Amino acid sequence: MVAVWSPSVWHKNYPVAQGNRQSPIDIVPHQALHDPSLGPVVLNYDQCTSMNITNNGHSVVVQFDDSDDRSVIQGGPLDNPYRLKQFHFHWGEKGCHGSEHTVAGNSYASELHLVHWNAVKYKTFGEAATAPDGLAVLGIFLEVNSLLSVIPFSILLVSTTVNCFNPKCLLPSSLHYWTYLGSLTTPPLHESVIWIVLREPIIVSEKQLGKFRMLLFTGEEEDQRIRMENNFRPPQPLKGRKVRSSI
Ligand code: SG4
Ligand code: ZN
Repeated sequence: MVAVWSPSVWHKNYPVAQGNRQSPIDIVPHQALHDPSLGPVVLNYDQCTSMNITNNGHSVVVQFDDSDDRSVIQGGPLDNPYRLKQFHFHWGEKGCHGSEHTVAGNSYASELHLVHWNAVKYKTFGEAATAPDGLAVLGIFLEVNSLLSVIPFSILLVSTTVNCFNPKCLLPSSLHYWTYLGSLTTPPLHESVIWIVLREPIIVSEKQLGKFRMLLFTGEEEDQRIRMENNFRPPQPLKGRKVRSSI
């Protein structure tokens, strides 16, 4: 069994792939609606709630203990706090492609997704993942700069337990954002995500991105190996949706 990443055929098994609020999208800054009623997003990632890091075959995922409200996102377009469940990355084989969202048609090298769920309205992550206001995903672009870096990426190479990884170290200095209603970007593509995409990217080195490209889609023991790269879905039609901007 070889893992194949083919977003163009997802609609055969998941008709919602052609639905009305699919993600990602191309964000056109001058078409975004400046909404003064949108407050700042507030991230409370103060406690050590990280659990483990795994290569799930499609991405590198860092999971968190989401049994209480120790790590939450609130404010912005959200009516109540959403609990941090996990974060993962999307990236490409070349420096300039890899993000899922694009800005005025331009891609970044990679995109980080911090996935949160509405534990006020829903009992489990699974229940929230199928509800229209169930999930809030914070998207952060990664831009490559061969001289600079801000992320301790070496920890992402192995499946392991981490005692204390505070995702706050992954945030840019400004939390200005775009927001719109969308979906998961991988099957089952549920239309359950309030997207919050930060405008300012974080900076990584080419070497750090190279470590992602070394990860494999398939297990070590399998004969045929496919490199885990290009694990991003291209932008989907807006279908009349409005992107709102926090400033
Ligand atoms: C990636 O495949 C992650 O590895 C998945 O995480 C994630 O699924 C999926 O992307 C979709 O999330 O923010 N890109 S996205 O819309 O978060 C979920 C796991 O499978 C449900 C743990
Ligand atoms: Zn994602």
